[in-house]
Amino acid sequence: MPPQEALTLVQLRYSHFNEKVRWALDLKRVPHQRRTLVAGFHKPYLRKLGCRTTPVLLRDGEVWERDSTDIIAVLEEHYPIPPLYPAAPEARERALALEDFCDEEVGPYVRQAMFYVALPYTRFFMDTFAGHLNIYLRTAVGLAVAAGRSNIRRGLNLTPEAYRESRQKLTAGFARLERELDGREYFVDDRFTVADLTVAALLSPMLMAPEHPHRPKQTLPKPIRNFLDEWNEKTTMLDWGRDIYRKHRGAQ
Ligand SMILES: N[C@@H](CCC(=O)N[C@@H](CS)C(=O)NCC(=O)O)C(=O)O
Repeated sequence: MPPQEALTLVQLRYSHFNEKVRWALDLKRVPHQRRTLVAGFHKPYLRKLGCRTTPVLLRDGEVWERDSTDIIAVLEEHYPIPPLYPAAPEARERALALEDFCDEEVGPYVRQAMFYVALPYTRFFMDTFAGHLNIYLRTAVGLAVAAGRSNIRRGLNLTPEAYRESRQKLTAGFARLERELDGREYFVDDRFTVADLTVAALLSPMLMAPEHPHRPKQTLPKPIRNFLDEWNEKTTMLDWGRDIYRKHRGAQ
């Protein structure tokens, strides 16, 4: 029986770990509200909750669960339909292992590489992270990004060496995913599971899928477009991800 309490997702708009949880909530049609924090100004609010990162799921204003994987586990328990976990233990283990692999070995490097390439483009940041705000607040965020660029660079370790490492991680991550998928439509059990949801959501900043609820609406700056074109050439996983979005990211 689903809980009757009021649920709130504390989120950052464009973040792919948040997209992972939004997708699960939407798919399971879980009634909830969203509290959107602005990246860069999010820390004090999270600190008050005793958390460091988003997503966080609140129940009646208290932290119910944090971390995308744990949030999906609690949703799966309380809102089992449609199931995201395979029923058979072996298949479930494989799906959860893939979720874990993407959380650790793919998601952080997608973020790091994208930030490295996109950081010079203030408007891109305003639209992706502050697109829900009015023009005045959006401009204030834009100015803060422009003024705080070197802090952001330091905070997220956006050095050329870290960028090189993230590209190596992405090459290895995509190779493993391609091997695991082996040309099939889905990773486990021939149906959509938490493995497919996680891979597609964590690749979402590189997909620009029309079904993404917060996809940037502006024309992408050329270096970002070039970066995406390059990876679209290198791996089949981005086409696969867009396909999964088209087939499974309808409800919002
Ligand atoms: N393992 C965590 C990772 C979450 C995470 O990295 N969240 C980022 C956004 S993509 C965040 O909130 N960062 C804020 C910060 O580091 O200050 C999860 O799965 O939820």
